[in-house]
Amino acid sequence: MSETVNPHLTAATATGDADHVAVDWDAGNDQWWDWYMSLADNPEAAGPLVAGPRWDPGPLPDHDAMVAELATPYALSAEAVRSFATEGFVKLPDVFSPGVIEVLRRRLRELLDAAVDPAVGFQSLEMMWLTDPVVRAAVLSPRIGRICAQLLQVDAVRLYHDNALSKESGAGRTPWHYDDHHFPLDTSDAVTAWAPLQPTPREMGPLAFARGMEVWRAASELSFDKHGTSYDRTVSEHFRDTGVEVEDGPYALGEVSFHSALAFHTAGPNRTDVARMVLANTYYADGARIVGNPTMISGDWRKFLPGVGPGELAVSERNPLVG
Ligand SMILES: O=C(O)CCC(=O)C(=O)O
Repeated sequence: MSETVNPHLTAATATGDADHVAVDWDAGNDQWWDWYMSLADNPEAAGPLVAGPRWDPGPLPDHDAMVAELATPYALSAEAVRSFATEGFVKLPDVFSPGVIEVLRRRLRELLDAAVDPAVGFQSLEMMWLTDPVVRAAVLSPRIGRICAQLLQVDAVRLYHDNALSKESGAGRTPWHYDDHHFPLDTSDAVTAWAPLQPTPREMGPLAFARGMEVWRAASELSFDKHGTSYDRTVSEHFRDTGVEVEDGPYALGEVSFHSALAFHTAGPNRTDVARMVLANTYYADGARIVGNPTMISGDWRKFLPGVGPGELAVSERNPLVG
């Protein structure tokens, strides 16, 4: 465990032992990400950046064509559903066309540039769908919502929140974690659709997963460290020592991964000269409630569920049914 207090924490969130998280997050979600990314172990000596991908997006769709594409059902195979249930994640090809990806990439870049300090290495922005029609088309996409419901094997899913994530050139690792530890929901029937907005080679830090829906059981026994990098390091060592396989391959253009709230995941540094941009949206099974005692690891969750208190049904005007 770390001996020093994490500089991103306030007096209230820094209090107690390093694994004490049973306190409300008392800042914004930007500050949450700054804190969270500071918990990543970055042991490798950083060499020079390499050339990132260059790609041809082809013709760009107009808004109606984009909405129509995002409403078209995806032919999800029984094998994909089975693989999600056993592995905890699945990577699906051709979920978005190159044109839709390019439209989203350009819009997310504009939104991030308007909202986030360019010096921040891991840039994030949520709730864009409330005001931006392009983002709304992707976040409320029936295609995505149906894939999520089919993977979770539930009747319907609700939106938790959208997330633009840009890991800028040179930014470091994302620490190992599983989202059930984060979401203030009383269900683990939650899934994140992580959609990269460029082809994403290994050197760019694609999302990587520990294989196995049950891996979280042993790993969740490891002591969290809210001040330093020891938790991330211990999880890596635990996976190595227990032979847990990690899928850390590249993503082709249009490929989207779907990971369960129980799937342990991480991401490498972005060692390319191109920003690793992603639209990551989370959905949960209709009928879920807020847990009794959300923790600081849930960040400013009230922004995503306004007016909903602990123990209540997770439904507000910001959590529409999708798909
Ligand atoms: O994009 C990343 O590096 C992390 C994203 C993540 O952990 C998630 O979307 O669940």
